[in-house]
Amino acid sequence: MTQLPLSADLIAEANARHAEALDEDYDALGRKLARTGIDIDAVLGRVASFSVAVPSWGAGRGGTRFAKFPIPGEPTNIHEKLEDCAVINQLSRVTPRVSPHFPWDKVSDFAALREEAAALGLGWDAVNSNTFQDQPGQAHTYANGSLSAQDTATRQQAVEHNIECIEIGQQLGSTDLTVWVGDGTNFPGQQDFARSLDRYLDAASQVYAALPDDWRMLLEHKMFEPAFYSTVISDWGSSILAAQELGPKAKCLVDLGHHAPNVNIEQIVARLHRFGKLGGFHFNDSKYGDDDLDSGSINPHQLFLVFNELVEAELNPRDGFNPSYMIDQSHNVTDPIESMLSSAEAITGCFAKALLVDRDALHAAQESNDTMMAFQALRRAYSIDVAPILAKARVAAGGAIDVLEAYRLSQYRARKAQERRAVGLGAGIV
Ligand SMILES: [Mn+2]
Repeated sequence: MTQLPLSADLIAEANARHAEALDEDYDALGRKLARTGIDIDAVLGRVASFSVAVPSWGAGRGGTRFAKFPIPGEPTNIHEKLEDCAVINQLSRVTPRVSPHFPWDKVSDFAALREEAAALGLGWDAVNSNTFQDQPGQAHTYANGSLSAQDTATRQQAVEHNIECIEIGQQLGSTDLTVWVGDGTNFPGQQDFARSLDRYLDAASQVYAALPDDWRMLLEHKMFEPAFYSTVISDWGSSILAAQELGPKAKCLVDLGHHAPNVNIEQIVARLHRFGKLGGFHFNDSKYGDDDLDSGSINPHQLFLVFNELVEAELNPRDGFNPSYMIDQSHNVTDPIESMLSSAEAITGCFAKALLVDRDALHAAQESNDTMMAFQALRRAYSIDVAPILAKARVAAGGAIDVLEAYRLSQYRARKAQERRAVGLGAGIV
């Protein structure tokens, strides 16, 4: 029995005020698309089957390395985070899975947690291990690295933690383990680049060996932070080399914020796919570095170009194209539920626009070296306002036409502020 957090009547009443306008906008867009041979209902069907996971840790105000400014009603444990994630999915109908993080989300009974999520209409996405910080009572410190640490016992501890994450994930019904290590250096000469990668590969292969048959190991690269001179899995090159070394179940995960400035991320997407190694995405946006800003808030065009490559990849699948999509951003100045509602809409919108690209026209222009018409094939799709398609998909699934309006009308956060204990101050996660 599903028990969603918000009143279905409240959503229906809010929708009723917009229904007529939505029908008009959808019909008008349908006529416009029909003139170019696109069936809007077919696009609607594709959008309705699209989904992106939300991270459990994204439900709280992340803060920065400098400070955290909690808001009243913020979740304090995995149960409250699940409830918030259920609100996001109830309104958006596009975020039906939660990506957990261990040990942050550890409970004594994972079978019960799985049922608790199911009752909220939620499933589980990739399980995230954490060997970038020490936990109370931990035997060996990660101060000098985890999977690549010089110390054998430290590496073994990191391997065992990852294997424990797989075991927890099996209980939850997940099939992906995302591995990001903070391992790296702050000084030239601090570590030998080759030997630290050798140690990483050796330890990662032990994790890989523990993967069930239907599982994948997603390697997330990051150029800097917390290490600022070098990181062990720094870029997509290191990531794909490691994934190729580990085996077919190892894939690369692209976090949009984890690249050098101005890198052509859409091209990286195409490259990883070409070699069957594109495993997943962490969506966010950035201006300067790994800023973890809301998806599509700074550079929505880049997000569209990434989805353009993903749609191309889907039409030209290699080695089981099935990337895992997740929002991964830090909410420092907004209500995390509102940010993820807004981000889910931005991400789905870019997917929808990518579906509208006239692929025949694009490919023909590319083949005949007609640069301007190739560009225009993309620009025409990018310029279309797909909001009516997204809203129709939400309404059909029980969601809200205007997600932020319905959320504010629900007074959800104010109610939670009465029920939940206050979150402490302090520095946030990075
Ligand atoms: Mn990430």
